[in-house]
Amino acid sequence: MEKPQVVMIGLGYIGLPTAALIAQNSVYVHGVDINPEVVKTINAGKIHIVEPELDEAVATAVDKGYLKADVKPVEADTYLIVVPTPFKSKNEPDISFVESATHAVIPFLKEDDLYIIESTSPIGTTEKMVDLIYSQRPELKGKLNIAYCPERVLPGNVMYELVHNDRVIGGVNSKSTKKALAFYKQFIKGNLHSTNARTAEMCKLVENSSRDVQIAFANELSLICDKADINVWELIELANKHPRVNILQPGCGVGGHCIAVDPYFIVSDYPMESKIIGTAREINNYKSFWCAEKVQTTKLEFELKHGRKPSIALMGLAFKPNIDDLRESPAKYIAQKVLQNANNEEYYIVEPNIDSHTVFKLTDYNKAVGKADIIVFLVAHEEFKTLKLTSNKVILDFCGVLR
Ligand code: SAJ
Repeated sequence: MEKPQVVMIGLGYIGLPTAALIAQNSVYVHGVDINPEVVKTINAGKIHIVEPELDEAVATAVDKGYLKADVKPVEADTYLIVVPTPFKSKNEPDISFVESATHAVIPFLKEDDLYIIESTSPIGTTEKMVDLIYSQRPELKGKLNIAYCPERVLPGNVMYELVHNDRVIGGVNSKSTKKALAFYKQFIKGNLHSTNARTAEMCKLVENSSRDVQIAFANELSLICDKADINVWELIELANKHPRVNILQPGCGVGGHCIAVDPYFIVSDYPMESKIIGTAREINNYKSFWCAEKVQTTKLEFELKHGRKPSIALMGLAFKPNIDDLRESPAKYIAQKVLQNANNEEYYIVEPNIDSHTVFKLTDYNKAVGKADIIVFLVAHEEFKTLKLTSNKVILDFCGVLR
């Protein structure tokens, strides 16, 4: 391999597709991951995550010699930090992966290099990394280009959105912003918007918080409508006929690794000010708990009415429709909670997007619907929309799949 131009630290859900995209443009990329298995898989031209079109992109990039994976960085001109930012304790972000990735590249930095953080980060993280870098390499002070540039791709459509979405690019000074912009311009067709690093950091957090708040509004309506005996789906459809109203859909909670997580990055640093953002998180979490309670009361009502235990189908485990991803899934949480309260009822767990699960015994969706007395729709998967349901079934549709 030629001398790499780009070092990509972190070869996960975002880092690997980004590395592959850069390599597709005939730029030599040295990808780094702490997991030797991941490194081995990628160097064999294979991938360790599920994402459409990524397998081919990686296979070609490795085959042509533009992408190579390793457990350690090497010298390059551009360094991208795309590592996870998890929680320390429940609601406090942990930037130690960003810090250790930065420590790993510090020895290789030279004048005029470009260092970019893409990881979702609390406000001020980029400035902290500036201090860290220059404390270790004081001779480079002011001579590096440092920027924050978040991604905003939707899992399942990453390879398309990486190229076509607009990007926000925030440098620590205008020279850094310009240099980062020129870098992304080589691979991205979407518009590139310049700002400073703090605004770019906040922008990422705000995008996902905004969606969380809007979903919380829909979920709150669903709780009110349940008490008021109003069909929430019909209500929202009608309200959305107003030219300036656009209410999102209620569901069984908010899952995934982004929308249910990023708002805490704001709340933990600004607890007094972020009232709506914090409350939205509580509402969306509460909605999952409420769904599990609703199954419990429906089950008891059935038993009182029919004098026997019901059989129950739980439809869907993924964190959103038509994917196989169960990470931070409210449907999975509800299924777990319902099974914890099981009392000799028969359960059918359904997830058409996966073949098997280590904890849940899965049943085919047609069979489950045929057998169950109570059918609980947790995720609005396509398969469920055309099911024939007989009138003797008790239906709990938490995701509006039947509307
Ligand atoms: N959901 C609802 N009601 C709705 C829409 C979604 O309950 O009306 C639920 C879904 O069921 C799911 C959760 O919200 O549990 C999140 O799903 P999503 O499709 O809204 O978003 P993610 O988590 O797959 O991806 C988001 C995207 N952000 C926004 O749309 C603002 C994506 O663009 C980001 O790149 C990604 O987070 C990220 O990595 O931050």
